[in-house]
Parts: sequence; structure tokens; C-alpha cells
Amino acid sequence: MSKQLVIIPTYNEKENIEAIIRKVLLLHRPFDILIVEDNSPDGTALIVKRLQQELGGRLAMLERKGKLGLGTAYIAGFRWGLEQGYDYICEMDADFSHNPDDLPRLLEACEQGADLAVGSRYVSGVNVVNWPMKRVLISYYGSAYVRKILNIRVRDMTAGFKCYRRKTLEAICFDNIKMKGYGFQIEMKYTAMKLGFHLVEVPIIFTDRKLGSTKMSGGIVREALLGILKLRFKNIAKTHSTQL
Ligand SMILES: Nc1nc2c(ncn2[C@@H]2O[C@H](COP(=O)(O)OP(=O)(O)O)[C@@H](O)[C@H]2O)c(=O)[nH]1
Ligand SMILES: [Mg+2]
Repeated sequence: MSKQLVIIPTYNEKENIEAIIRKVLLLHRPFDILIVEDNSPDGTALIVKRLQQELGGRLAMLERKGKLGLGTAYIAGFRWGLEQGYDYICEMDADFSHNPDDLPRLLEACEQGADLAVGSRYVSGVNVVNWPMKRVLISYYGSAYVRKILNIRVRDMTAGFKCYRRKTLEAICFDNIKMKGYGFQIEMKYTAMKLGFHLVEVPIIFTDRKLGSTKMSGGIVREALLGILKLRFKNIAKTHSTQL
């Protein structure tokens, strides 16, 4: 029997965290959960601790000292998941933008041969609900820009709803992943592809959060725009060969 984990990074998600944890634990495929919590001032960690008492071993939490960014939260989660021996490691936001019901489809894509399955908004048209038009445009044209610069076909390059096969993460040298926000998602996908892994896009519908607020900022968009240019000229095989 394979073991699968979903990593959920949180910063001020008290309105969403309990419902999303309960939803994941009810899926027909069993997923363990790792919350990577950055000392949210709203007390998200306290809610998780209460649920741990109630629900037991399938819910773990890594607590960090403060808001250190999404990229490093995921990397801390990946290291933990690999150490614990998980075969498949997923990423999902806490705010229900990613529908937990889609997790089994991402997992199945990996079971059927993908090394990295990406929940994609742009496989056909734009499957985004309730996002402000400005964000849809930044995301859609941002992905088009990235495709052009990096010369790749993946339609949703900034997607953060994914399932990695264990060996894909094992091959990536996390110390050499430089970007932290949307750029992190792009860098991970590009690195996996350059290392020869098979990426599959699984269509999903992305819905804007109903509760809580976004933590993304203009700085994160700038980081991605510049970071992509650097990635274009990076020798991926060389910088990520240490763990192979
Ligand atoms: N641990 C941690 N989680 C974060 C951080 N920034 C954002 N998140 C979480 O990452 C997910 C996506 O962030 P969100 O603000 O919804 O971004 P958006 O969907 O692009 O607007 C949510 O679960 C957030 O709580 C951070 O610095 N640290
Ligand atoms: Mg969100």
C-alpha cells in the first residue's frame, strides 16, 4: 500500500483550516496531512492542535517562528515528507481555492505514470471562479510569458495544486531552489522537467477564497518576472545533480 501526504501551508487561516482538514480526511483515498504553520497571529496553530487531539496520527504540523514565505514552507514540508517515507507528496492551499475532492485525481495521474501532476486552470480556456479580473490576467498572461521565455508547453506554470512522485522530489536539490512565491512554483516545475521527469496537467476549477485574505504581494510577482529570466540561463542538470 502506498502512502500519500498533502502539505498545507498556513498563515492566518483560522476561518478555513478546520473545514479543509476534515474534508481531506473524508476522501475515499487516504491522505495524511502536514500543516506548515508560520506562527499565524490569528491562532491557526491552536485550532490544528485541538484537531490533532481529536483526530490522532494522520494530522501533523510543523511550526515555524514567523512568516517565512510559501516556498520555504513547502521545502520544509517536502523534507519532512521524504523523511517519513511518503510515496506521493501533494501541495494544496488552505483556502478552498483548490478543491480537496480533486486530490485523488492528482494522485491517480501519478499512479498512472506522471512524475509530477499539476492541477491546471488553463488546460482548456480559463477555469477560474470569482477571481478579480486583474488577477486572472496576471496569472494567465504570466503563464504565457513563462512558456515563451522557458520554451515549454505547460499551460498553468504558477499552479500550486500538485502531486509529486517521491523520486521527483528526491532528485531536486532544495538548497538550489531560489524563488519563494509564484516563482517557486515555476522553478519547481521547470527543474523537474529539465531533470527529465514527466509532467501531466490535470484540469481543475480554481475558486477564489471565500474566507480570510490573500497573502500575495506585488513583490512576489516581480520576483517571478526576474527569476524566470535567471532560470532561462541556469544549468539545471548541474545545479541539481548532487542528490541524484
Ligand atoms: N506557512 C506559510 N503559508 C503561507 C505563507 N504565505 C501564504 N501562505 C499560505 O499559502 C496558501 C496560498 O496563499 P494565498 O494567500 O491564498 O495566495 P493566493 O491564493 O495566491 O491569493 C494559503 O494556504 C496561505 O495560508 C507563508 O509565508 N507561510
Ligand atoms: Mg488563495
